[in-house]
Amino acid sequence: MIKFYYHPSPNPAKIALFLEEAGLPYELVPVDTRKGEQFKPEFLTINPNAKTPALTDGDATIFDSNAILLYLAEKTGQFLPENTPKARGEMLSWLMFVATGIGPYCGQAVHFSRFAPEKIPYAINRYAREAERHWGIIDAQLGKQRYMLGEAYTLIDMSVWGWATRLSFAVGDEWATKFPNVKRHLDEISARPAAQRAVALKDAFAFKADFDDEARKFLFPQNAHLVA
Ligand SMILES: N[C@@H](CCC(=O)N[C@@H](CS)C(=O)NCC(=O)O)C(=O)O
Repeated sequence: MIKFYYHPSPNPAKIALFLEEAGLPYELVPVDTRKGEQFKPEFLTINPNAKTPALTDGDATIFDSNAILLYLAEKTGQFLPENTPKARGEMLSWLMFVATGIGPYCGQAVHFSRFAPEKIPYAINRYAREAERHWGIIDAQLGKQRYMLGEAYTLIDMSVWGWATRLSFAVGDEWATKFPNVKRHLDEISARPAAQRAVALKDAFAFKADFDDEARKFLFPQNAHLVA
């Protein structure tokens, strides 16, 4: 049985969507990152990077959301493009683009605009503009075709969906006007029954909601090194 290590946040959301779309049986294992559960020794043997999502499947252990999506797609043979070097190369390009562009820039945009102890205009501007630039590229792709790789729904659409659900948080309330094709894609995927089941997982456990000093300590441990 697959064990899916989960917190209700954008990267685990991609995996929840895939598992629900594929109808794979899985056990949901909560990792309450605001309580520091990502640093428990037993979790670090599964994800040494101390983040969610992670997954075990028999003797296989996989971490990092985009790697997990590829693992599940290859395991099931579902939500993949055609098996040609060209189609696979294009799929990997977009998967890496989401992994190295969308995720990190959205994450840092949220961090510097909302959570950093100082408001640093240079950092706020840099990450907000870079997050927007990356979403502009996704929007242009979705302006040409229904889904990220063409007319078929694939793992790349699931990968994009994870952070698209938090776009107002990452790039502000006007995101839907700036990125109408992303909005159309988000709305279509969010209406799928599998997406609704994936979103409902957040209610399966009472995750800590307070963003208090304890949560900040666990989510931003590097701040302990800041000189006052
Ligand atoms: N590159 C990783 C990033 C994972 C990540 O940042 N996960 C967040 C939730 S979206 C997390 O676990 N944060 C808790 C922490 O940073 O301690 C992936 O795509 O899975």
